[in-house]
Amino acid sequence: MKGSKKAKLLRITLVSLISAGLIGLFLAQFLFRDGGFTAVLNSLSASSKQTPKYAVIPKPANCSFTEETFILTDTASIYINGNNTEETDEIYNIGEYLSEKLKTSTGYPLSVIKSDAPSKGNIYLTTAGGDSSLGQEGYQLDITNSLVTLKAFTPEGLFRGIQTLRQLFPAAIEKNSLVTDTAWTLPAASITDYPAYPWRGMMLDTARHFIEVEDVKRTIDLIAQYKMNKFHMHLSDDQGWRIEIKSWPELTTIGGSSEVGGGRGGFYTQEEYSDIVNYAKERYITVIPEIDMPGHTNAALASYGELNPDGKKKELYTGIDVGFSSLMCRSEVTYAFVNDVIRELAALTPGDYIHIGGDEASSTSKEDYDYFIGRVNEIVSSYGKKTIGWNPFDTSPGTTSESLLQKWNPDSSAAEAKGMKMILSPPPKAYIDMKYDENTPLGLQWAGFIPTKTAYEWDPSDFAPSVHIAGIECPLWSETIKSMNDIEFLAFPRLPGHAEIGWTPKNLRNWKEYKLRLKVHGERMENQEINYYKDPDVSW
Ligand code: TNX
Repeated sequence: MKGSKKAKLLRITLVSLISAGLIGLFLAQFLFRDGGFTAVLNSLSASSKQTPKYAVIPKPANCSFTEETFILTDTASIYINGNNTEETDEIYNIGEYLSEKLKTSTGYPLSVIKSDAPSKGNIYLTTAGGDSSLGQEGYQLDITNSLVTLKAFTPEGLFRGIQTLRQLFPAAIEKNSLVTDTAWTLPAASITDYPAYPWRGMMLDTARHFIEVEDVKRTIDLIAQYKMNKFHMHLSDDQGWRIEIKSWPELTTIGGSSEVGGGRGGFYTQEEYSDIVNYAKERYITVIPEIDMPGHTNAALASYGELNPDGKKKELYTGIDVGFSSLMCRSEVTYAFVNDVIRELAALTPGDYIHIGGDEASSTSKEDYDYFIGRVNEIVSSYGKKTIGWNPFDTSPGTTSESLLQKWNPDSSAAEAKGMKMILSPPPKAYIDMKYDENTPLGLQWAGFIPTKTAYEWDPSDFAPSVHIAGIECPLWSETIKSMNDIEFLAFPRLPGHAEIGWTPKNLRNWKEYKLRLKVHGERMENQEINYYKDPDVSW
């Protein structure tokens, strides 16, 4: 080959190499721009079927990764700092929470240090300089090879951000025992994140079957990691009364002694309830207590004769029918009773809301129902709280834009006319007590089968005009649930999907991509010993 030809070939090769590099850089910029998930997916393989390396649920609003890594070692500490002493003390507790979460599996001491000067190799949690535009729950997480910086406008934002941080560590971080064969690495990342909706909750029915305090606390922990912020406790129904009311003690001694199927039931003492409320509060979760009225009240009617028209106590009920019981809506005894219950419950509940049920009152006339809801609304406001109710609660003249409708029926025209906000719980999507398919051993099926995909593929705006939406809640009714194992089986893996619907904007959600992240969470759920349903649509 002649010299000039050689030079030409060399030139062509060089030019091709340079252009390929430039095209690569050009493409990479787009890949990384949408939030690094697609980038990480695509960098691993051209196929979108690949398992992502990092899988955060709910998916952050903005997120990018680089190739560097941070390595957590046994000399690391958690530095914390707030804008004032009170805030610093609060963040100290969040630091302790993080330390506890990481300690078991890493075996590292991870002490919490009050200081605004974190040195290399540490984790830093701070509200100093936190961006107010990220809101109450937003956070900014920056991971470099030398430091993890989590910044937020409020301590609550730091708590939410910690859930992201946990999910970026290897799955073994979630083990309940010491792990020695894993390097505790985090990908270098820059994440700016905040929720789409302020209300993201789960409801647990503790009335149809009593749920022990331990199990309630575990449930709270399980929802906290997916950034849910409301825990709604259904505390009374036909089959059981679960909260101690000191001025009406037989509500629990009699009304608490039954459950579906005839088991021994149970109830929370006021101390236990407060303990649950505090446990949730430490996880920045508000407890919403529900006393279901005027229907769903057989347990109360069985406890006190005077609440019945004939003065006689009803029989305890252990079946699963609905719509047969009602408080007497035109009797002052009823309002004396409701007043005592609400007074005691409001005093134990720091949140703004008391849920008064209002569903399926088929044994109450519409006039009586409306009158009742109006009276109870006044009682609740007299204790400084606001009401929430299931449809048709919104149709009662006593409810105003102050109240929240928990929408489970299609018609919310009354709520819309009144300018009420709504918590959306559409049964065919959000009822996690429904069976996954015809073979699911637990659950009901009146709203249809709800596989994980169906539970994930919906948007709040499909169910109410956007201006009325406070957020979403997935209810777990407990007619068929007897244990923690049962709770986990019906809640997982559908609940993380509901958490994502509440947190992540619609345009970032897509089932095909989500199910790859969910698959990654399989190992995390296993390490947490969650008895989840291995939905065949996900390649676990
Ligand atoms: C309807 S949803 C109910 C509950 C049942 C549930 C079972 C609603 C407000 N009421 O009483 O437990 O269906 O799925």
